[in-house]
Amino acid sequence: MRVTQMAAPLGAIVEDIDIRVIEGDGDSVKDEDVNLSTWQKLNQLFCQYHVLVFRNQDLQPDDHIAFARRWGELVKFPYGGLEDHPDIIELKNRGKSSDVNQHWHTDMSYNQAPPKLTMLYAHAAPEFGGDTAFSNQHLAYQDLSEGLKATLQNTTAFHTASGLARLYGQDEAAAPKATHPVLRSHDESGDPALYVCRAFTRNFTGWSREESKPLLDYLFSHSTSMEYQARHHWQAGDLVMWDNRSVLHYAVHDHGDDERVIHRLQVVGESTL
Ligand SMILES: O=C(O)CCC(=O)C(=O)O
Ligand SMILES: [Fe+2]
Repeated sequence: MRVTQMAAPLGAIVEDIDIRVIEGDGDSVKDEDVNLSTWQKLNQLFCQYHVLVFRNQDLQPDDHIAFARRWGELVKFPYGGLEDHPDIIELKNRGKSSDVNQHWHTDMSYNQAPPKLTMLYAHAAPEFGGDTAFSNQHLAYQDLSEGLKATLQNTTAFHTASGLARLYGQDEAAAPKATHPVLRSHDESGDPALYVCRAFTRNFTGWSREESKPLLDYLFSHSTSMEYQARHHWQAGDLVMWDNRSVLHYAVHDHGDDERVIHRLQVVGESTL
């Protein structure tokens, strides 16, 4: 296994590994088998770099699922999954002028226990464009002033999927919602991270929307400073996993109809409160 750092703020490329055959055949990280040490190493890298890229993988949906299951239970999707593998959603760009994920967000922060990681496997990728951008929220936290850190330390914020509901013509009031600490400690590394995003965060708890907006706008802009960002340019056969506790991400839709087909699944995370 060869590990190369991907960019200054985040990411590692892991090579000389076939993720179908990490020795041992336990299907969960709780298994006490020889496999654990390889997984432990990968999880250590994951907590350190927040985004891992495995190139040139040859995966069937069952392989994708087996690898993800080492990190925990899969998030169940009520609809939209592959026929034989409902926990996998296929992302396709053809005929779409934009991408629903074309904004900075952390996945499903409108749930009280958002998925800890998202794992994408590319079947087809454009020659140019269609990158996924990431932004390191541990770095965003570190650069806040001591004064702002102190203000935000015991502050929580309201997150909602009402914007998505509007997009899909559904009842906004019934959209999922959650409250999260604005400064979130990573449940494995313990490292603090900023945990807000323009897509889903509406106001600070106990503050009005009007009062919250200027400071949230500042945090949204700060959280995506160029200094915290890296981009992944996809090739077919790439498996990329990111840590929703540590990074924001953005699907850059600049490739028009150049084919981009990606299988996506997520692993369940813990409640933040
Ligand atoms: O298509 C991408 O690059 C990322 C999409 C996304 O935001 C997601 O899968 O959660
Ligand atoms: Fe996303």
